[in-house]
Amino acid sequence: MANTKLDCRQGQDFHLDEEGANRKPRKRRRLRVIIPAYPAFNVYSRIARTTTALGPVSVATSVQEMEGWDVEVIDENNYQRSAPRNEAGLPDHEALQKSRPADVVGFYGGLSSTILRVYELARFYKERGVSTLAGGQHFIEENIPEALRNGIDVVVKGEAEETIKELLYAFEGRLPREEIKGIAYLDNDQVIQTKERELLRDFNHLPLPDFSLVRYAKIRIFPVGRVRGCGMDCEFCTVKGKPRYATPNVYWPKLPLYTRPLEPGIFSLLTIFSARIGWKLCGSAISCAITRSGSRNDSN
Ligand code: B12
Ligand code: SF4
Repeated sequence: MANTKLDCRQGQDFHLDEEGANRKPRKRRRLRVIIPAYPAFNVYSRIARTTTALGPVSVATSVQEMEGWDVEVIDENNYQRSAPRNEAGLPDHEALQKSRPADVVGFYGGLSSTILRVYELARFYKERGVSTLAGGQHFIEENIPEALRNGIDVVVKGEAEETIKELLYAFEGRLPREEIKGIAYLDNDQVIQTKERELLRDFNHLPLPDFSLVRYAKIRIFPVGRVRGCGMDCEFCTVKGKPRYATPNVYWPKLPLYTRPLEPGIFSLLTIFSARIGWKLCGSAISCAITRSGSRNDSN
């Protein structure tokens, strides 16, 4: 079988093989998306045990549609049930790899405080021959080369619902890596940044985030987001651009379906309002959470 590792420095593994772009995947593969543990107990630690992060679940949901790929999310801050742990009480990735080996691992870099944990795990997986990806708001400017020199094979810049699919095609050897927009990788120790990817504008056709992909988690608060981007331009913030909205009359009716793959439960809607409608909160946090009673009947 062709060597299709994403960390290939010369890029030769990303060229089409003799069967060309229409080649079918030869075996089922697995992507594990990891939401890294906070470095220390904090005011969010307790609530984190009842919720998860929307971005990585959205990325995983995109992959779920791909032929030949299985996907799971491990949220280290909501890691419960019969989940294997190491002596430090953290998720035991050795055991996870033994029971369900991942071919590619993707890390959520939404919070800079968790990045050392990302690098620790990236090195762990790379030592075992697993390809590593990362995405999220932390990865801008000098943080990108830093990640690439700390165990991350490919950094995805910005929204990843489309990019992740192309990257996994590259992993299969069906697409040259250099043709994928919105990524960065090392080539002979040089940082290569491909062309910028266009921002997503049509949210109506994105699949609903599938929270049942978050293994070992107990989720009672489901994050939802109708807005991407923010025009407030606060100097310390990495969220830029004009706000882009999903169409309300398409988006809101879908919300009750959020808990669909899980047990039915009673849910209510909580909303964090934005600065634009009067509350002094982050402008892009026009986000909501659906809370539900009961919990997932999870035997895994
Ligand atoms: C909602 C929100 C919250 C909520 C919920 C957080 C949650 N767990 O869901 C609450 C209110 C709890 C919160 C709290 C905090 N937040 Co907050 N929050 C946000 C906000 C507004 C939206 C996040 C979101 O859901 N976005 C929508 C999803 C779809 O986008 P996304 O996460 O970026 O994901 C996309 C890409 O990044 C990429 N991607 C994401 N994951 C992965 C994984 C892989 C493998 C790949 C390839 C790609 C990829 O693809 C995704 C889909 O396109 C962001 C700002 C923003 N607009 O993003 C800040 C933001 C994430 N928060 C921020 C901060 C600082 C905090 C706090 C530390 C604030 C504080 N001082 O208390 C706390 C920390 C909480 C905690 N311990 O988790 C910063 C993080 C900056 C940083 N570099 O660390 C942000 C970026 C805002 C900012 N000012 O810059 N937050
Ligand atoms: S309002 Fe929030 S998301 Fe918007 S620029 Fe300021 S900190 Fe960033």
